[in-house]
Amino acid sequence: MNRVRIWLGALSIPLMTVPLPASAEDGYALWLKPAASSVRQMKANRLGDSATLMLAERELRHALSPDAPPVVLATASSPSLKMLGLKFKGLGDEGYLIRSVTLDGRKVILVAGNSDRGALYGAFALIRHLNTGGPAESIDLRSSPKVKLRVLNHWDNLDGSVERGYAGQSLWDWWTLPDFRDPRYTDYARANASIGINGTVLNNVNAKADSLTAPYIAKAAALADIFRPWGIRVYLSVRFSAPIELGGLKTADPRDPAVAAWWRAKADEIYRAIPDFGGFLVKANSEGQPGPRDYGASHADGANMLAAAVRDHGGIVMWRAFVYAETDPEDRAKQAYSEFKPLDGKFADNVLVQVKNGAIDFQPREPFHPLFGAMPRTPLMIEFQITKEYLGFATHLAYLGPLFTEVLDARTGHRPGETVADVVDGKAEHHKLTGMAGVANIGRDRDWSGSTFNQANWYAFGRLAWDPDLSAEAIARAWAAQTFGPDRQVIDTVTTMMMGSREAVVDYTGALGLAHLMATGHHYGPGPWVSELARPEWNPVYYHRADAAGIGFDRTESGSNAVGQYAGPVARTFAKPGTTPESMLLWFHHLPWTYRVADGRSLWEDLVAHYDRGVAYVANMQKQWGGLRDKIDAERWQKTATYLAIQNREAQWWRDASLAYWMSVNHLPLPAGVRPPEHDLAWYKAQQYPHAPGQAH
Ligand code: BDP
Repeated sequence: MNRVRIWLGALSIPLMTVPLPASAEDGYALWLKPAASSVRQMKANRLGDSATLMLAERELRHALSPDAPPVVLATASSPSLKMLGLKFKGLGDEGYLIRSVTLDGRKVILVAGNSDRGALYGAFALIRHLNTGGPAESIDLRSSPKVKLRVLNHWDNLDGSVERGYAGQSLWDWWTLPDFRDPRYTDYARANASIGINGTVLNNVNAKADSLTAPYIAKAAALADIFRPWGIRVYLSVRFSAPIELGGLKTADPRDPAVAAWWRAKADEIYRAIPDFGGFLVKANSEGQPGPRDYGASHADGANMLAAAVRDHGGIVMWRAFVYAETDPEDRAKQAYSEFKPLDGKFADNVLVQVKNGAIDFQPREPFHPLFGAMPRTPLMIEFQITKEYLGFATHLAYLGPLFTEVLDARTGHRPGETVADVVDGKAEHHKLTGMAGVANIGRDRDWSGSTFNQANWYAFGRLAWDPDLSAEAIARAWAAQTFGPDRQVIDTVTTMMMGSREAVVDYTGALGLAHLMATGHHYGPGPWVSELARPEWNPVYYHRADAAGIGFDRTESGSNAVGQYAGPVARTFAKPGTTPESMLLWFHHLPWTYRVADGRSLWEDLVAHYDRGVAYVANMQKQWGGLRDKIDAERWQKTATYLAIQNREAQWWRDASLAYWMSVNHLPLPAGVRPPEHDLAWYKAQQYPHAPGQAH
């Protein structure tokens, strides 16, 4: 066994404190559970003196076993590295290399980057490498992020609530900021840095103008100060009409010079408080939010006006493409493409258009958004939802790695072999400005994300934002090892449970490409019968179109022709039921209940089988988890076991309520041997959950 020694020298900046969790078993430590918590006396040998490098050093002290080889942290400019002839070219300003080298006659592990941030990422990568069973000898790793902006989107409101948050109140205590700097803010930054996240949008996309007032800028600045040494920049969601609400202007028309001047002055004010402020995120003309369309101006006009305000400061604008209008009778799945595709090439060079992974809205499964690949002259930032608004809130175990990679790996059809990941990481069009956003699942709950397994989704998002080509399974294994320790049986079982868990949610909530079947408002539980809401596209019946004869949304030429928004080979695949992957069948096609799926079963029989498969998967996860009882600490084991029991009950509820409804529409019997729903349809319709968490207000 080897021993950790980290050499540091006369440090010009005092060591910052990284508070250790009060208990290692309540989930607070996330995947960073230190293998050894005591800080040992170490020999000092300075190869850098920045606050960030010192944080990296502390991480290594906390995490590595006393028997690991000595580690040296450095930046490329360090003269001692000259003679090693290492290749720092190509690492960029955030990449790292980790090498077993001989330095001043000693065998050490060198962790280095072009910048101290690179070294910090390297330190976390070394910890991951060793804690996931990587050898301590002959290490030779190098990596740099493929995506430039790796950003969490907090849908946190100024009153402390979190829209679609299921992990308690907002982490940001706006009321006591900027005075009280909760140590948890540091722990948050540390966790993000450990997986490569380098930006955070602090407030809800349904933004209040107040977040741009001087007191709130000061609060955001306090957070930015805490996050900075961890390589994390702060961004704000802005309300497009703020010049009216805060500035007293009569208009927010982006073409009005007074409006542009107001935003410029506002940006200058922000940058005085936060010199490295990242920029703005904007939800405009979407679900009631104000925007440039209110004045007959385009989304590009709006984005470019804001982009001009932050440009000289090095800021960017993330402009969301999540738009649909009740006044537009067009298939909702088509509206964003129709609005944004013609704007390709019209955006300023510091604008990214932020596109949700699918064309509708974070459903358990959607085909990739047709904008990917269709706007070659515009950097497209992909937006995933880490919080599980549509996948069982905090209680259901649903590992989203496979959802993320399914989209990233999808072929766009625009060029041979081109994937969504190629578009997102800039490979396709050589964009330098690239980004991935994840709607955070973080709150004040002690375990941050509402459950231990939800932490895996935060982790997976970060790892994939760094490298969209990683496999969901490799990430799950690494997370399991870092979270629960090295026991092989635990890692194997947990990984197996995780890998099929999202598909199980698809199965018990509505497989075969069905979507948007949930109850209204809070989106908790089934509501496929809902048909009376004012906007057509808010009703589940709009999406599934089930009647006595068949089910599904015809998006082919004979229907809305959303298929036509996809490129060549992909469009051709989706155009016919026979070539459409079964998992997307009813997204693109309206088919008779008697339609024969690949294995010869009728569509109805197949759908029923999916519901049962989903429920059975959850029961099996309970069994698998039960087998780990002696291997996992009691607190995390028990909470997970209880949540799995909730998931089992709710999976059956989804199944039963859905089957009761489909049978009321198609009047078909259940296939032989299939258990009938526990209650009649009226019972399911009568279930009300007015106080379900996370609701928009
Ligand atoms: C929907 C959520 C809503 C968000 C919206 C968005 O239900 O709360 O405001 O997405 O992304 O899925 O803007």
